[in-house]
Amino acid sequence: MLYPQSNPCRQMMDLSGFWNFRFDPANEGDAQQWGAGFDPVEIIAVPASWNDQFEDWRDYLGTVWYQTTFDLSWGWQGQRILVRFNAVSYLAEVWLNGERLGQHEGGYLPFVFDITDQVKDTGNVLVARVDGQLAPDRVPPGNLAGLSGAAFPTVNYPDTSFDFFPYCGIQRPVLIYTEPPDAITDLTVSTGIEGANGVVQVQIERTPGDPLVGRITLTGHGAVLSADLDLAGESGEVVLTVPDAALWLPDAPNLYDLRVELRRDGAVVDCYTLAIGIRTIAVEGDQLLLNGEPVKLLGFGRHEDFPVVGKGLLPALIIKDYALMRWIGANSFRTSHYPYSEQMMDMADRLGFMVIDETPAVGLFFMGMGLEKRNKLCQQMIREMIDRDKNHPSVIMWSVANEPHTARLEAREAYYRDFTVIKNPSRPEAVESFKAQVELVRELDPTRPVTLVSHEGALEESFAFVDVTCLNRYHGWYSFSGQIDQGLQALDQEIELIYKLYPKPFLLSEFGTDTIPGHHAQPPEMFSEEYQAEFLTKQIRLTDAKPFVIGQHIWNLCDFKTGQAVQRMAAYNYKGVFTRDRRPKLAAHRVRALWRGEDAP
Ligand code: BDP
Repeated sequence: MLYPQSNPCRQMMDLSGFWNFRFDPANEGDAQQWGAGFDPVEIIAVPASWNDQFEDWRDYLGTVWYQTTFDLSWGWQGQRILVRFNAVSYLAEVWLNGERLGQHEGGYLPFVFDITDQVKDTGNVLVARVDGQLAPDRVPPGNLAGLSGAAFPTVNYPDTSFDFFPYCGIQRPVLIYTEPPDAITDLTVSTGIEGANGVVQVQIERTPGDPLVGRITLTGHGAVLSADLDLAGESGEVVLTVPDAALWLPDAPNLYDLRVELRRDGAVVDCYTLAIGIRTIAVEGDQLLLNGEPVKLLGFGRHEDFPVVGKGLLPALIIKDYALMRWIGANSFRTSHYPYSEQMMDMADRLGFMVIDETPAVGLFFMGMGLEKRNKLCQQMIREMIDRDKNHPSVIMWSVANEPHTARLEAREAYYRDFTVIKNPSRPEAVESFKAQVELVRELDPTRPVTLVSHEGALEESFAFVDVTCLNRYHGWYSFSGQIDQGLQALDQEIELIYKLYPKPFLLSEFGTDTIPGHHAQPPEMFSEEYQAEFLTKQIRLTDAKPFVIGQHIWNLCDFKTGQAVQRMAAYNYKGVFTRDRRPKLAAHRVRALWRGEDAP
């Protein structure tokens, strides 16, 4: 999938701004045909979650209606015209000028409708009905009350199976854009290294039609390379060799411009420019290799989360979070627990951050109640995520899920007594589901490693399918509460056990403690800044010493909003090393010293 762009062959208009809006708690809109246009009650900012924009609708997760109008710019006639929603949580149904265009399920990935036949030059009315409800058969799931062993193990409101506020609405931009009649419809770039040379392989898809010719040009770092294209069918492939290639890596995120041009009768009919990075990523033995060299992932799980905008795209926050990550010495992060905005991904390419790109499959359970539908949705989301993000050099790994509830209850009991792993500890439905999902990822993208982020530890049988094992673990917090050293011992034991059963590179993908900024204690105790600093320091040192551990991702970069629960003081998760408004806690300074090799006191 190509991000819309404005260039001599293509046009794009961003519909961000103030839209008409209406809450529809009684579900009247369908019967009253609001799809054809409705009388607005409120005005809302797009993009942004709706929850924190008004005075009293924070916890409303039902149906709402969005409406805006637009005119086409001069010169758009004769083109194919499309509308793209970059992300709408959770279920969207869309109409243009009273005609239903279709619907899309899933909150964090883009969807497109061709509106060529419905669009007019002026006075277009675009309406979206958005449903933010939580349900067991959605991904991520919610409203599981009473389903033991499946839900997020707290009583929380709203009832999510995950630990972040279920913000909803049109959370990323909506774009109207053109594609010429003879269009480049997709590009897939994969890169290799041969000696000092880079190898860039480009797969080009085009709209079906008569044979076309074209040209592909790669520029940057002193290179200007081109090759002719002969697109008789719907796709073609070109391989370019870049002498003395400037490789993409965190310390030098070198990018090249890849420009593809299609011609008919000598005239350029379409063009598209994509920023690409030349790099390889692979797992070999216990190591993760970037450009053939072992790399260590230092970084965070984070969230798209900020006051007022909720999960809405906020460009300044993207810049700020990268600045904080740089300051602290991080080189990577995981898109916990859903694919992040395309702007965040572009910036990872430009700033040199390695990204574990995760699907929205957080808190999955495998006890029926819509299992078949969830499985289908997971596969759809894998397809959409890879289609969207496959060309980012920053994406070094795909994650198919975060903390799925895969273990059988009997297995958990034995495991949490003394780390005994009984035979077949996982639910067969879970193993089957992840086997299929990992196979799908490999089929769609054979070039990147795959992982699954687990809280089941050595009980996670699906670790057999992946390249890297990822563990979220809070010994010293939820278990061994108040006892950092005992927690450390348990962590040590568990990591070794996982490695014995699954001898692969291991990432400690979450570890941390809730920390109230300004709360101090000596000796350290839970919720104090000292406790977080000591906990993180010791767990970083422990994992640093293990040769098969490829890194540490602290939970979390910043404090973030959650639902209400007794474990979530003031409805926040306070595990950030920065506050929600991005100020450092004591641990931030400690981690910075550790990650920058200036050992902490
Ligand atoms: C893990 C989850 C994460 C939570 C975190 C926590 O992956 O989403 O926020 O623990 O409890 O279970 O803070």
